[in-house]
Formats: sequence, structure tokens, C-alpha cells
Amino acid sequence: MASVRRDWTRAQVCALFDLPFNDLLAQAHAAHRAHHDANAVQVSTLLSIKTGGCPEDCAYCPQAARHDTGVQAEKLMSAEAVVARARAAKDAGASRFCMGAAWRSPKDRDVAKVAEIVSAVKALGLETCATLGMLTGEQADTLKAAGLDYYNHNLDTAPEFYGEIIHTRQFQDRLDTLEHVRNAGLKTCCGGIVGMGETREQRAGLLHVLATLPEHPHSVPINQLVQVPGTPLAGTEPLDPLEFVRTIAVARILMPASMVRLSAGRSAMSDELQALCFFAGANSIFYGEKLLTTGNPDVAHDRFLFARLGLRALDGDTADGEPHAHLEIDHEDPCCGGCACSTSG
Ligand code: SAM
Ligand code: DTB
Ligand code: SF4
Repeated sequence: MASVRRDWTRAQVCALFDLPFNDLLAQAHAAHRAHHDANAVQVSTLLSIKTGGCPEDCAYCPQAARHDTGVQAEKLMSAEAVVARARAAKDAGASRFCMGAAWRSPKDRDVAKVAEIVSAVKALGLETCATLGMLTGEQADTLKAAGLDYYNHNLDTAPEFYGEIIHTRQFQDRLDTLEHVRNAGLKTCCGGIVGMGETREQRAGLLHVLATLPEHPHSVPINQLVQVPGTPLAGTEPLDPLEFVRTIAVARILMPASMVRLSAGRSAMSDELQALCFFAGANSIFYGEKLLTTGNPDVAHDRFLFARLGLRALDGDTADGEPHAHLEIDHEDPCCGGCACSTSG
């Protein structure tokens, strides 16, 4: 089995990006097969438990209060309402439930409320993930004690590009929270966004930081920018789709044992592009018709795509031990017919 290294140099990461496409994909797919079932994909469902009104100025984000995007600010949902959504996600086939909140950094009383929500969702038998902004060490401990499995906190882009995208916090703030999360014994979910006008060198820079953290993130979400009107990044030149595949492939080679998530942006991708991403090493997706505030492919469409590719949904991740039982997906399911896909009726 290919070894898991944390001593990559940035030049080595750039050299991977520059490989001929077929050589890069062959190397990535071999790394993928050495560490994972190549036909199994972990599925997470996202819910925005506290929406909009965020004081940060992340240029990509529809939830920043200062961006006029039409997102209505809503306060933290009740535990009962979140549990109802988590139960529905589980019934639809998700194994992990990710709860997102548009906070810069939650107050201790917010964390206490989220801890209650986490315990209730965990009791359904789902893996739990939360993304709440910057945390203190004590707050991370509180969430761990409540049964939280994963904390999502993205580095989002290369250190040298960060200041062009976000002005209200520093790259180092993100690294500090990740340290608190690791120290609490939580699993980390950490990745970034591509298609924000960064260079290839900067995409390599983001992956280089991720692959040289004190431990590789358990999950690495690779988001393609969802361009939302009213955000400063709306109108950015879209990334070449094959460059997106390269980014997935390089992430897979650098962090071979991690789950690489084909994250935001799938609604704008063809099935064929997603298939190439799965071949390049993506083995996790967000499943369900909504991300936080923007759309995601229809569940029926994803089930049909899985059937066409012979993919199975994983019940839990395989990154840390035994494979888990597979969920049933009916391979006779037709596509929804309601979406614009080329395979619907
Ligand atoms: N406020 C918390 C934070 O920033 O960590 C948690 C929620 S925030 C919405 C979670 C992540 O969503 C961001 O780090 C970013 O990677 C991703 N995200 C936000 N807007 C996006 C967009 N328009 N396209 C792609 N990813 C986006
Ligand atoms: C991640 O890396 N991507 C997700 C999740 N972690 C929280 C969020 C994507 C958000 C896309 C824009 C929206 O729906 O508001
Ligand atoms: Fe706030 Fe998170 Fe959006 Fe940044 S990405 S504006 S911190 S919700």
C-alpha cells in the first residue's frame, strides 16, 4: 500500500499538477485503489442550522451580511427541527449529517445549544459533523463530549491568496482552530474552494498546506465555487473542468487515506465530469437537494448516476478501519425526470 506522507514540498505538488493528464489520473487512481474501495462513495447530507447574517466578508459566500444575495438571516434551529431533518436524511441514505452555521465564532451559549443538537442527531445512529466557524479549545472539547465526530473548517485557498478573498480573519486563525479541533480528539474535515480566480500554483499551495498539516484531514472537501449573484466573486472566469479533475487527483495522491469529497459545485457539473472525478479519487459527496443556501443535484439523479457507474453508498467512512455495511441503492431507479439531465425521460 502506498505510504501516507506529510513531507511533500510545494514544488512536488506543482509537479503533480503539471503531469500529462493521463499520467496524473493513472497515479491518482492507483493511490485510490490502494487505500479505498474504488466503487464505494460516502454520502453526507448538509443542513444550514443557522443561516445568513454573518459578520465575515468571505468573497465567495452568500451568507455574509454585507453581500446583497437575498439570503434571509435565520436564527439557530431548534433541536426538534434539526432531528426531523436528520431522520429524513438518514432515511434517504445519508450516513453523515453535517450542520453548518453562519457564525464567525460561536458564543459559548451557542455551542451549548449545538452540543444538545449533536447528541440528539447522534442518537439516530448518524455520524455527526458541524461547521460553526472559529472555536476555542474549550468549545471543541464541549462538542467532542456531546458526541460530535467531525468538525469542518476549511483553509479555502492558498495562504498568499487568502487576503484577497477574506479580510476579516487571517489564515493563521483557521490553523489555530484546526489545532483546537485535533487536540479535542475530533476528526477534521478540511479543504477549500477552487475557481475563485486563483492560479494553478495557488491551488497547489492550498493542497500543499493540507497535506503537510500535523495529520491529514480525515475528509478533504474540494468545493468548486458556486457563483452567487451579489457576492464579489460572481462573474469570475469559470475554472476549466479538467483543471478541477486535476485538483481532485492531486488531493488523492497527496492524502491517499483521506476521504476526498466532491463537494459544492456538482449542480454545474455534467455526470461525465463527476465520473472522471470519482475515477481520479473522489469518494464522498453531499447528497440531498440543498447544500447550505444553494442547490445540489436531485437525490433521484444521484441514485441514477450511482447506478450507471456501479457505485455504492458507504455507511460510514473507510478511512480508519474496517469497511462498513453498504446501503441499498435500487439500480432500477429511473432518474427524476424533472431535472435537465440528458438521461431523464
Ligand atoms: N461559517 C463557518 C466557516 O466559514 O467556517 C461555516 C460555514 S461556511 C459556509 C463553510 C464553507 O462553505 C466555507 O469554508 C467554504 O469553503 C464553503 N462555501 C461557502 N460559500 C461557498 C460557495 N459559494 N461556493 C463553494 N463553497 C462555498
Ligand atoms: C464544505 O466544504 N462545503 C460545504 C460544507 N463544507 C459546509 C458548504 C458548501 C456551501 C455552498 C454554498 C451554499 O450552499 O451556501
Ligand atoms: Fe461567514 Fe462562513 Fe460564509 Fe465566511 S464562509 S461569510 S465565515 S458563513
